[in-house]
Amino acid sequence: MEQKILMEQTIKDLRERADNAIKNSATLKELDEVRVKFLGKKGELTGLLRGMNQLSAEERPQVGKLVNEARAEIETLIAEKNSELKAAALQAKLASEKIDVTLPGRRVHNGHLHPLTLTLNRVKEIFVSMGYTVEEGPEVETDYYNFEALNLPKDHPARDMQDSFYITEEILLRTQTSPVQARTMERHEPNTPIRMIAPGRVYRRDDYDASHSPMFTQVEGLVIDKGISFADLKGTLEDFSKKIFGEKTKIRLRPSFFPFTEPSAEVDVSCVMCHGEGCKVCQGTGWLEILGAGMVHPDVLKMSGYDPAQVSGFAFGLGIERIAMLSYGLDDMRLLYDNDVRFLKQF
Ligand code: 2NL
Repeated sequence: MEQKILMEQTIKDLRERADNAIKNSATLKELDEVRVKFLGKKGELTGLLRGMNQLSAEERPQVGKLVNEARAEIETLIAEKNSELKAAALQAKLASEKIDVTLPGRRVHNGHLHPLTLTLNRVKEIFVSMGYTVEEGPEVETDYYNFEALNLPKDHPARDMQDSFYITEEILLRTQTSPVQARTMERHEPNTPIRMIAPGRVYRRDDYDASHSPMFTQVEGLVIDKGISFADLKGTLEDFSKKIFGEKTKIRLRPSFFPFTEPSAEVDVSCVMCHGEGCKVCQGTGWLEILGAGMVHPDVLKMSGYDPAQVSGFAFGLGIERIAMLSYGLDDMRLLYDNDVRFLKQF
């Protein structure tokens, strides 16, 4: 009997202490410590149950009921306090992580295409619109495709070690994109029509200054079909010049020589700056040289399997750097290779 009264008192006292401890818990960690202290395996309530063996058979369920009630109440209080503390923690987190959505965003700097690429793309677009295909080929070429197939004699200056970048005696960096044309002709059924451009990098031993570079970007064109004439060449280049430099542009052809064309011509356009008046850019002449061209040499056709008795063709070559410099009014080619962002971002 005495033991029962003592235990009832202990339970009442335990409930009060647990109640207070829960109320005073400031953090989830503290609350969990309270839970362990009262409800844990080695906690006070479990300890109380052990003291029950000293009770009589009828007292035991009565005290047991009190213990269970105490456990239930403490569990409820802990659960309530737990939600309260969690809500408070979330509030605190939200308050401390508050962001100022009115701050200006960080600017994203978008890159864009290089002026040389922009110019090359325009040239490609013009020829593709005239029905040309765009063909590519290796920058490391054999002596055969770079020189032999294009009718360059053994003693031609370009074939000198001094003028081209040789890898071995038979292999070199291409000095023009014409080997791509030779390879394309070879791939075709002999005498079938070709209308192509070959854009890409070419390499020549040269000084690096405002108007020279050991590497530049060339576009060569080739048209082969039955009855292709010099008039087709002239009309095509006039059309191209007007499209790239403006409708008022005039062209002028001067006789020239290339080993792979006969006859050959240098092609000038009326000055893009002064429109023919004469200025610093055209050195007072009113004309700018932009192209080399001509009728494909019969031996070049033969070499790649075409029959000059059945078909004829014209070809031309131009430097993209020169076109870009004239289009954008640049006076130094090195600007195109320096990759100075202050320059590049102007395009
Ligand atoms: C230049 C001038 C030229 C050609 C390139 C060519 C190609 C074949 C046959 C005949 Cl497969 N000709 N190309 C013709 C004339 C001039 O280039 O490079 N100016 C910058």
